[in-house]
Amino acid sequence: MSSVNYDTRIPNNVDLAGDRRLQRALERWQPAFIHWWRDMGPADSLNHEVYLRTAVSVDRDGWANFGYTRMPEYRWGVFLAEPVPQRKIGFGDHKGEPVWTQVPGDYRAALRRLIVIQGDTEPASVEQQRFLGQSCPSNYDLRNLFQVNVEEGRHLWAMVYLLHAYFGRDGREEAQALLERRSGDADRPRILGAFNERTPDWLAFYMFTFFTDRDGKFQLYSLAESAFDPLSRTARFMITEEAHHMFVGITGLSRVVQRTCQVMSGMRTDAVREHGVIDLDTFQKYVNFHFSVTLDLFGAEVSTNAANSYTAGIKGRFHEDDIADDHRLTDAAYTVDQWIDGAVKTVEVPALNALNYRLRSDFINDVKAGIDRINRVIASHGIAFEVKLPHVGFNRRIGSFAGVHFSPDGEPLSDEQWQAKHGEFLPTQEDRAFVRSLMPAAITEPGKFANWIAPPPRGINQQPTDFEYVRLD
Ligand code: BYC
Ligand code: FE
Ligand code: FE
Repeated sequence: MSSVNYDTRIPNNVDLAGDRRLQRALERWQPAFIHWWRDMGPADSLNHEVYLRTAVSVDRDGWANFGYTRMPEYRWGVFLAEPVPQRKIGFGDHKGEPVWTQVPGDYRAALRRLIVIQGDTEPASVEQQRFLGQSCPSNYDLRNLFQVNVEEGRHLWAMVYLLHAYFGRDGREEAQALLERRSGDADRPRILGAFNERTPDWLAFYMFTFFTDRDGKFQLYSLAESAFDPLSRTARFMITEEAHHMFVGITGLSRVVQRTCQVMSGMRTDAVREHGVIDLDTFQKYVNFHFSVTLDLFGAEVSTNAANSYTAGIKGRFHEDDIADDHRLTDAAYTVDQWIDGAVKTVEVPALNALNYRLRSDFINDVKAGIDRINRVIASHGIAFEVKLPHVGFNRRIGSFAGVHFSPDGEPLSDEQWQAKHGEFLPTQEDRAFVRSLMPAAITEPGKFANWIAPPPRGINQQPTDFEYVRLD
C-alpha cells in the first residue's frame, strides 16, 4: 500500500517531495485553486463543518476516511492507483509494447487536449452547482452535494498534476487556464456544451449526477485504458470516487419519484403539483433534457479524432480487454445510426471512426438499467407511467443529428412543429419555476426532509439519516 504523505502541503502518493520543481509548481498553483474555490465553490459554505470522506491512501481501507472538515481545508491531493506490473499497451498501433511513463512527442498535443478537456469539466460542475446549498432538501443531501463538489475539485487536481508533471510550460499555462474559464460565461466558457448549462435546482442536480457524471464514468474508463500510464492510473482512482456521484444521482431521482408516487396513490390524483411534489410529466421533461445534453458529450458519432486517439493508444474503449477482437480495428466495421438525406439510416462505417458512438452505446445501456430501477419504483405503487429515454436524435447539438428536430419518439419535426411542441418535451420556464418554488430555502435541521422528496433508506457511512452531516456555522 502506498500511504499519502501529509507532511507536505499537498497529500500525494507520487513522491512529490522527490521532485522539488514539480512540488513548487503545484504549491504555486494551490493558492490559485483555493482562491477559485472561495470565489466559485459552494456559496456560503466556508465555515460549515462537513462530514466528508477524504482519501488517505488508494487501497481499499484508505480512501474512504470520514470526518468533519471545513471545505477550504479539505486535503485535496494527488493519488494514482497502484501501477500494474509489466503493463502492456492494450490496443492500437502500439499494442503489446510497454506502456509509456513519459509523453511521446508525437502524441503530446493530442494527450494534452484530452487531459485539458477532462480537467475543464471538473471545476465547471462545481461552478454549476454553486448555489444549490441554498435550497437543499435536507442536511443529508447538503453533505452529499459537498462531497461531490470536493471530489470534483480533486479530479481537477488530478489533471493539473498531469499537466504540471508531464507537459512543461504549456502544461502550467493550461493548468492556470482551468481556473480562469467559467461555466456559462459568454467570453470564457467551459469547453464542452453540457458544462455551460445551469444546474438551477435539485431535480437538475440529481439528473446531472445520474446522466452527466455517468459520462464521466465512461470517459474515465476509456482513459484508464491509455498507454500513457500516469493518465491510466489517475483515471482508475477517479473511477472509484465517481461511484458515489452516480449513487447520489440514482438515489436522488428514485426518492423524488417515490415521494411523487406516494402522493399520487394517497390522493388518487394525477394533479400532484398542488400537493407540493414533482409531477411525473415534469420529471420526464427533465430526463429528456439531461439525456440529450449528455449525449452531446460523446462527440460526433463518426469521428477521426476518436480514431486517431485509439490508433495512437491514448484513449481506448470501455473494458477494452473484455472485447474479443484484434484491438487494432484497422479492418473492422461498425454500424451506426446517422441522419442521411433526410432520414435516420443505419450504416456501416470503419469501426475506428465509430468509437464515440460505441462508447455512447455502452453509456446508454448503463443509463437504461438506472431508468428501469426508477420505473420499478413507479410500478411498485401500481401507477401506470413509464419514464422513457428520448430518441438519440432528440435535442442534439453535436454530431449527425445536430440541426435536425425530433420528437422524443424519434419522429422528425419541421422547425414550425418544433417551435409549437418543444414545450411538451423539454422543461419550460414555467416548469422550472414550479420546481424551484418547491425549494424556497435550505432545510438543514438533521432528520428533516423537504416534502417533495422521500428520505433515504439509510445514511452515509452507517450513520443514521438524522445524523448531523453538516454543522452549519
Ligand atoms: N461540446 O470529432 P469530435 C466528467 C468538438 S464528463 C463542445 O466528435 P472527439 C464529469 C470537439 O472538441 C467526461 N464541443 O471530437 C462529469 C472537436 O473540436 P476540434 C469528460 C464539442 O474528440 C460530471 C469537434 O467538436 N471527459 O468527467 O472525438 C461532473 C469535433 O468533434 C463537443 C471527456 O470528455 C461538445 N459536447 O470527441 C464532472 C474525455 N463534442 O478538436 C466531471 C476527454 C465535440 O475539432 N474528451 N466537440 O476543435 C474526449 O475524449 C473528446 O474530446 C470528446 C469529443 C469525447 C469530448
Ligand atoms: Fe469528476
Ligand atoms: Fe463526478
